[in-house]
Amino acid sequence: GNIIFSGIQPTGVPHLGNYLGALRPWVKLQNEAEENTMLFYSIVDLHALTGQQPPEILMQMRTEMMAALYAVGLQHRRSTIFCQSSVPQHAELMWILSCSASMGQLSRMTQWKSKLALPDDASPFDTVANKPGLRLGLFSYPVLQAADILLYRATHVPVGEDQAQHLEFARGLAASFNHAYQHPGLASPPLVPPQTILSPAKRVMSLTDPTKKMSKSDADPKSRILISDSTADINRKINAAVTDSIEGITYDREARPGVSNLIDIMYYMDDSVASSPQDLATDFKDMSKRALKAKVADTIETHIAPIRHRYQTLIENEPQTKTLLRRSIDHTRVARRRALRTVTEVKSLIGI
Ligand code: AQP
Repeated sequence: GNIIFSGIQPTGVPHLGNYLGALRPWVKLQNEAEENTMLFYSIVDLHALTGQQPPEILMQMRTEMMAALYAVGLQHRRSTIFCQSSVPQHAELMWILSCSASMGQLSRMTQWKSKLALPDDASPFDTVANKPGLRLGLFSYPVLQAADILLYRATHVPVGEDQAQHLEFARGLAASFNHAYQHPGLASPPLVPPQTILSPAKRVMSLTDPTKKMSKSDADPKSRILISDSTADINRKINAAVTDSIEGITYDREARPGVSNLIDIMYYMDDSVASSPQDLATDFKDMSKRALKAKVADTIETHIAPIRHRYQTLIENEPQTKTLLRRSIDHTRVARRRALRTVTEVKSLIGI
């Protein structure tokens, strides 16, 4: 059967980018999965440490993320939902993979550069290496991510476009490990190079700067809509979204990133309204931006309202949150068992 793995950092309540790019596809995969498909969804708190937040904030954000995952529709009967840090094998396999990971390849990854606001072609080997913000953990983030995926022998990994480069890297690490440690006695290669499942809404952009992706760590809260936002918050943020001064509505992500982002959000929230974002823009061609924004805000509200309600209920109700955390202990056992099997095999192959 297929094995699905994906992760999300506990760095804040998920926004529309996380929802459309990852969480909604996770739920869809869960609901459409065949009986023998296994689904692993991880709150990747070891990754979140690269943000160096205060401990009590990290603790709170893990609980919030757990509530958010259930609020969007993941179910404990079907999906294994667990915290990365409670399965020690993630860090263990990461070290093993680090020993063969190429610095050159890591230096081409765009994520650490965008977190440090550096150009995509910046190299860590010249001036960048002296930048105080470039920590080893941020630089080697993709190696930990590869370990996350390879531990569970995932066949498919659903992510947004920003993670596609990291998955390519994970496939490369798996292939070179398999090549280096071939063993005639093994029925299948020790590591499984995973396939990327890219969501249709692959890159939701910031509302305040539509040339950047919507992100939890953007300093401006108006740049994103959270799944916990109230109706008033949604209206306010969409109204303030940066667009342009061109008359009418057209879809062109290069020339009109702000307007196109709003069209994308509306279309991917509810793709029954048109057959493509372009078609939706054609339907709205004579509309004012004010009217477009009202429609977009309405569509978001319709889809977010039940999620917000479930999220608030889980967060405000302590016994319910405790139940979630208890379930996560059972799920941790399931994850650990599988992770331990992979690491034991990998260790014997490499001679330790
Ligand atoms: N703007 C986005 N559009 C589409 N998909 C997105 N994802 C994130 N932003 C967008 C997808 O969400 C999943 C979980 O992401 P993450 O928590 O690992 O962190 P991230 O990718 O770094 O996203 P953020 O929101 O910008 O978090 P911070 O600021 O904490 O780093 C991934 O599948 C990602 O593709």
